[in-house]
Amino acid sequence: LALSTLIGAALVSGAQPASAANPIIPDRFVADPSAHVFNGRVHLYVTDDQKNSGTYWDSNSWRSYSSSNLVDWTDHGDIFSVAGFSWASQYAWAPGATERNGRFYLYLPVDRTKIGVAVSSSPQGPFTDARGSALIDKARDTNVGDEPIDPMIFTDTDGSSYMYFGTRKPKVIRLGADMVSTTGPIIDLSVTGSTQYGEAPHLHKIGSTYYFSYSTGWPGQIHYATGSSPLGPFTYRGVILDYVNVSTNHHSIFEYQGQSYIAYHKNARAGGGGYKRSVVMDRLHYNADGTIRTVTQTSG
Ligand code: FUB
Repeated sequence: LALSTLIGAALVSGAQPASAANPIIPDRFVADPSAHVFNGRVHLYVTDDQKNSGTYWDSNSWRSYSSSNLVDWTDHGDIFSVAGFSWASQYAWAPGATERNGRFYLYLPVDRTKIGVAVSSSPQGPFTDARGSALIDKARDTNVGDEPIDPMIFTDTDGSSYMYFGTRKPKVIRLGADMVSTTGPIIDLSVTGSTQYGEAPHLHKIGSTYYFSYSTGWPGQIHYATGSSPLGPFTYRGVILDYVNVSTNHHSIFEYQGQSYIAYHKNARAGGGGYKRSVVMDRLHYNADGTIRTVTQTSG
């Protein structure tokens, strides 16, 4: 048995959650996990790599999974596809998810040029296009950057929501209270002490500290920086996750039952590769001073 499987078994037997068995979805290639605790369960929203050609990230739908113990995952199947946006045509890339007032929102990059929003009254759908048009559109909006991809939603303790996104330059925009509109301009984020930003932005908050983390490129490490505002500026702090065995690195950080976890993807199954990725999960540890230790990767 792999060590990770044994750790997973310990979790099932009632020990404190330690780590999931990796890869956590053993029967399908999925990637770009966006992990959230909704209604007491961990929900994962992912890109469906199983459906891509194997020569590009050309899948056209997203899936979701949920679990109450990080070992047994319920497959909720296809939850939305590019065809659900009448104004989009291809490339279902990394999703972002959030909940507000009992409604669940998916922020979905398509065509490498647009981000749409889908909404549902349940975390596992069915989701429908919430606007009938793109929330962000490179052909319409200014300061979108190279590619408006990899949306991630952070809602602060004052109720304000922000959408982080972007390739090569990190961007953020405020969301309206309806979660399907934007307020104000697209803002450039700055990280003092590092210029290495590639993609996959993520924001979380511990106490009054905002942790901004992101992939540095292709291949990428996940670096993090801290600040005192969700809009930055941030100061570079270190490496959360080293290179994985595929060119893209994409993570999500969450807390569940008093423990911190990081979900990410790598090549972790037979037949896998850079376009056929698998989702894995490991523990995330903070030092007493609030800095984050580099993750010990328990697979691959
Ligand atoms: O899955 C397609 C793209 O690969 C994502 O949008 C990026 O973050 C990278 O993981």
